[in-house]
Amino acid sequence: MSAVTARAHPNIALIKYWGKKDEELILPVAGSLSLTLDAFATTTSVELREGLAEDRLELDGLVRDGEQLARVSAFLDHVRSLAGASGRAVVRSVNEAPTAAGLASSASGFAALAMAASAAYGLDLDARGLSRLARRGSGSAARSLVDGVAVWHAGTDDESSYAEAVPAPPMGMVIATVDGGPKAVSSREAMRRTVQTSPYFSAWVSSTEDYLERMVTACRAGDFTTIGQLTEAHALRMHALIASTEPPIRYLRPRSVEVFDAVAGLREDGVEAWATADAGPNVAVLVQPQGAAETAARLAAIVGVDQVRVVGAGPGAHLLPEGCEVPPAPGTGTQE
Ligand code: 2P0
Repeated sequence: MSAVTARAHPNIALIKYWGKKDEELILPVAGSLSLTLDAFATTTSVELREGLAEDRLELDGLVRDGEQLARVSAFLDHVRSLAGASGRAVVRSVNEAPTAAGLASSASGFAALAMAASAAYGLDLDARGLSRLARRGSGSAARSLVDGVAVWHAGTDDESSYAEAVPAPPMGMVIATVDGGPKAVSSREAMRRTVQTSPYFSAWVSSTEDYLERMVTACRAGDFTTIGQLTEAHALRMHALIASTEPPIRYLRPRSVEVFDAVAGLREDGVEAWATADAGPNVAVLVQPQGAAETAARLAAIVGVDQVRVVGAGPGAHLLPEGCEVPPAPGTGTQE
């Protein structure tokens, strides 16, 4: 059988997902809201192949085993159980994000895999079903099925936890990558530690619910200033929460904090820019299209900021036309 190929982009949360109430089903403790980007895509093909004893994973041009293969194979087992199928697959996946920049994302990875694997195994899923499926691979992947701004409803069970589009004003991001060395603790592990040890956890859940409601209202109203204020405040709340774990975890580096300060300076000069950061040192700055160039120039001037990239709102995960293949992995020349 020929391969089915899909493409997906990462998303950056404006209201963050941090903490699960069900680790098996990946149900979050609260809803979240994100912007799907138009850069750093993942392209993934799934090919069912007769006679394979186990699934095969080629990621960025290299055959993978161990934990990476186990996670993809467990996801395919779920797809096979939904499809009533048993055949194994060859999965090829390439990330366009510069690997050293820490932007390669499980969201784009599992969104593309959900799209390609469900088609390869003949599942006929609607948008909600695809988002629910991607969620089983990685929570944030549920949001990368959606164009532009997505709200992920926390839900109470597998059926009710999915993402859908929210109307929003035009916006983009300026991503500043900061050299932070390797990630100390994976976000999956750090979330678990937060749920188990932070004394502030219940306040985080209620404040996230409150912020999400206000954020959805601001998006629908096209109120960019409120969207920005909520974005930056919620990111800082998440990092404060993470710092309150035992033992503590801190993802932001001194340079990351400098970027937050530079963004505050941009606002004083009349540019509407608001900072956020995920489980790492890089900072994503939310801007209106007219503020992107000045923001990028200001951040590029900070010593220790490695790279600045302007990105826009992007499409949700989608299948590519038959015959489209996974591109060569960046930096590997040709591959096969
Ligand atoms: C988010 N992050 O909302 C938050 C903010 C990182 C910081 O979702 O365990 O890789 O696979 O469900 O989706 C990263 O967590 O975690 C994440 P799993 P995921 O984007």
